[in-house]
Amino acid sequence: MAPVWQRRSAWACEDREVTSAPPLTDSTLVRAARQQAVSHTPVWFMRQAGRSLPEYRELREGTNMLESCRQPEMVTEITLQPVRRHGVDAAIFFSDIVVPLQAVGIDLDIVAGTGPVIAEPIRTRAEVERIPELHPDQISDIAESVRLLVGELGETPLIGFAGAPFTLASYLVEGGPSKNHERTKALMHGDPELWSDLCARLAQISSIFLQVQAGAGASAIQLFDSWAGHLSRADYLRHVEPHSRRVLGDLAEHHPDLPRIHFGVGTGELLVPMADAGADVIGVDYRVSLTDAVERTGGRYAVQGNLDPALLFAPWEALEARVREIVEEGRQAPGHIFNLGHGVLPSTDPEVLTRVVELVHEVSAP
Ligand code: 1CP
Repeated sequence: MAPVWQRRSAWACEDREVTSAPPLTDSTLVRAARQQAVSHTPVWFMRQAGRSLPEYRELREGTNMLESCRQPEMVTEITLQPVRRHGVDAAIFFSDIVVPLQAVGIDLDIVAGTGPVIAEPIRTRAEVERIPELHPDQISDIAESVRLLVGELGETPLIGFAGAPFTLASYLVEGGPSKNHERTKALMHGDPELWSDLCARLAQISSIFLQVQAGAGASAIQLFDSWAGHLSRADYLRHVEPHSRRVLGDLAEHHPDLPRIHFGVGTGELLVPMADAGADVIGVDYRVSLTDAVERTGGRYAVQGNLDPALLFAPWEALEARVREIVEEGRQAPGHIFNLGHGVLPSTDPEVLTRVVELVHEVSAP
C-alpha cells in the first residue's frame, strides 16, 4: 500500500458504530457557527474542564492525566463538571491532543506542571516512518466516552477536538513543550520532504481522532493549532496549511453537518489562511480585537473569542466592561461564540467564570 501522504482518498473512519445522536443543530453553538440567528451569544471556555475546579482536582487525585483520559466514566464526569457549575452552552471533551499519539504507540507522558513529554523525540526518517496510522479500534474508549456524554448532556452540544499537525509535530520533534520551536523549524526547513511526511502522518491521526468523536455524537469540532502563531505566514502556507486543510476537509466530507472551529494562539497574521483552510469559525486570541478579526476575514466567518484569561483576575467592574465590549464587537460578526483568548488559567476563581457566563447571556439576549 502507498504511504499515507501519497494516497488521494480521504481517510475515512468506517462508521460501524451507530451514531448515538444527531448533532444538536438547533443549539446556540451550532447556530452561531453556521451564522444563524441565536437567542443569546453561546459561551464556553477553553480548558473549562480542569484544574480551576476543586471537584476536578478531587476526582483526578491519584490518577495520572493520560489514564484519566482513557476512562469513560471519569472523562464523562470531568467533562460535565463545568457544564453543571457554569451553565456554559457547550461541553469540551476531556482528553488531550497527545492521546491519539499515545494510542498509536508513541511513548509519552503528560507530566504535571510541564505538559506532554516524549520519551524518544522524532527527528529522522527512520523515526518518522515508525509512526503508525491510527485505527478507530485503538480508541474505542473515546467513542464510548463520547456516547456516554452525549446521553448525559441532553440539549448541550459536545465539542470534539484534536491537535493540528504542526502543534503535534512540535511536541514530537522537540520532545516536549518548547519556547522557540527551533528543532521543529530546523526540520521543516532542513528537510521539507521529511517534514511533510511527518505532518501527513499526524494529519491521518488527527483526522481519525476527530472522526471517531464526530461519529459517536459530537456536535462540533475544534482543531487546536496552538503554536502556529510562532510561524511566518509564508511558512504556515507552505509547510502547515495543506496538512490542516486535509484534516478539516476529511471531517467536512464525512460529517458535513458539524461546524469546524480552527484556533491558534498569536495567530493574528494567520487568521485568513487558518479560516480558509476549511473552518466555519475562526478562533481569535486576545491580541486581536474581534472587530479586526472580522475585517481581516472579510466577514465571511463566524468568530470565537476573545477575553484575555488574565482579565478573570481583574476587579469585576473592569472585567464586566471588557465582556460587554466583546459581546458588542461580536454583534458585527456573522456569528459569535464567546470564549477566552486561550485556556482558563489554573488559579482562576471558578465563580468568576460563572458570573461571566451569566453576564454574556444577559447582555446578548435581544
Ligand atoms: O494535571 C492536569 O490536570 C493536566 C493539565 C491538562 C489538562 C486538564 C493537560 C496537560 N491537558 C488537559 C486537558 C486538555 N488539553 C483539554 C481538555 C478540555 C478543556 O479544554 O477543558 C484540551 C482541549 C487540551 C488540549 C491541549 N493539550 C492543547 C491545545 C489547547 C491549548 O491549551 O492550547 C495543548 C497545547 C495541549 C498540550 C498540553 N497538555 C497539558 C498541558 C499542560 C499542555 C500544554 C503544555 C505546553 O505549554 O506545551
